[in-house]
Amino acid sequence: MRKLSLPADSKMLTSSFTYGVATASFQIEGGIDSRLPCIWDTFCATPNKIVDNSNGAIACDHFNLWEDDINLIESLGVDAYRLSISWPRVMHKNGELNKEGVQFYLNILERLEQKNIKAFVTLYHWDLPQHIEDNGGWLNRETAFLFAEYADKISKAIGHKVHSFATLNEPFCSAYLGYEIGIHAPGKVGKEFGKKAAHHLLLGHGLALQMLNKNCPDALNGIVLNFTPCYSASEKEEDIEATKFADDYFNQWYAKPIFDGAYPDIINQLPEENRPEIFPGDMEIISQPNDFFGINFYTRAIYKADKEEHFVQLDPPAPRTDIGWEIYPQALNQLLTSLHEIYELPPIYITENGAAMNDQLEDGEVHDIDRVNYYQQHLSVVDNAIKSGIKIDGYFAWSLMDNFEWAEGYLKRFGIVHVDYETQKRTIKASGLAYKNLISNR
Ligand code: GCO
Repeated sequence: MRKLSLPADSKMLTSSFTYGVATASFQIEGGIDSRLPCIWDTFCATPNKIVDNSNGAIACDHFNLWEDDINLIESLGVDAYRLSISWPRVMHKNGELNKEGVQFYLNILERLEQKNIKAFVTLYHWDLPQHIEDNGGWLNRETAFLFAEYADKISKAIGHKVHSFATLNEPFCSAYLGYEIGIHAPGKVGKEFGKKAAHHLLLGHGLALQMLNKNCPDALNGIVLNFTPCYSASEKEEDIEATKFADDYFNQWYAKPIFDGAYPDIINQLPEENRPEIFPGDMEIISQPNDFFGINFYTRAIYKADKEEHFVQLDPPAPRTDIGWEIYPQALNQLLTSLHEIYELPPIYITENGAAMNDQLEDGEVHDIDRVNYYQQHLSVVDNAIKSGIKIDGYFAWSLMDNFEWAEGYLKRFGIVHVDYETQKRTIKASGLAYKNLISNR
């Protein structure tokens, strides 16, 4: 069996380091009849948006199988489980809590507590209630305040069982993929939308964080951002500048407001109509201190200059995962080092890292050695970063199990556990066994 290993002196082998697995509500739950519709239900029902024309109606049927799934999580020996709450499951249209929806999560959280597994709860992993989208969604400033109301109510109801709250997961994806290029729900397209949605998401983060800190001062409260580090295609001045622009546009646009209270300077280069509307006091709300900083990392991107668009991204070189993303662990090192240099950061958790691979289930086993190698390379980078003085307190594998991979439907498998979507049978892959082995041998 291919193993995962770390040097004997690694801090990641001490009990103060947290290992976990991660999922998100829409990607695994199903159980859509007992909640309000969300933007992903609508997006999935729109022709040609999801590669395999699938939807989240059943997904991994976690809504019904959650007890088995928690047993599975326990069997992996992890310290923590990162899940997300479905906003449309726990809130009624009138702004009151949906008691049954809340109970679904309370049952999960209580079971995790019994098993001594820490709950890392994300409040928004992209499943905006459709009725809020019908009022403009994240393009409407009001949505930030609705998000804070939801954060207030849900944290009062479940906060006593939660180790850590993240407000948002990857606001870049919600804003850019969802409102600028339209490949994610709600599928809006326009350069004038992306940064406006981003600002309202970030404002929502700040307002929600105030609620979390008021209601759950003992929880680790923060945010999860994704980063795709930007590399220049050449040493040419113009390519280096274009790459810097891309980094500011995609990555620093989300980190800098949170840690420095300002958008990157490129805001002044954007046409007026593409800029967000910033009210006095917004940046102070957005830049309140976080107890932790969640980083999701998968790959890097290479850019060169372009006359019309500032920058253009090149096709990723090999080696690539099954979703076409380059395997380039050095970029995680570069990312952690540079963030540590640029910003004053709270403790970091790697809240997602993993790979889609072309898995084969053979005789009841999945020999995903390519995924084990991916994890080995990235865990080693995290270990070295800690040794260089960067405070990283935890690592979560994305994902606990194969699930609905957004616009890719069920075709791309990110799990360390295989899911047979016909039978809902779960099978721990070689990567899951290796992860378990690493954790249990600490
Ligand atoms: C993400 C996502 C996950 C994806 C994963 C692979 O936060 O990007 O949280 O939902 O499934 O990243 O694309």
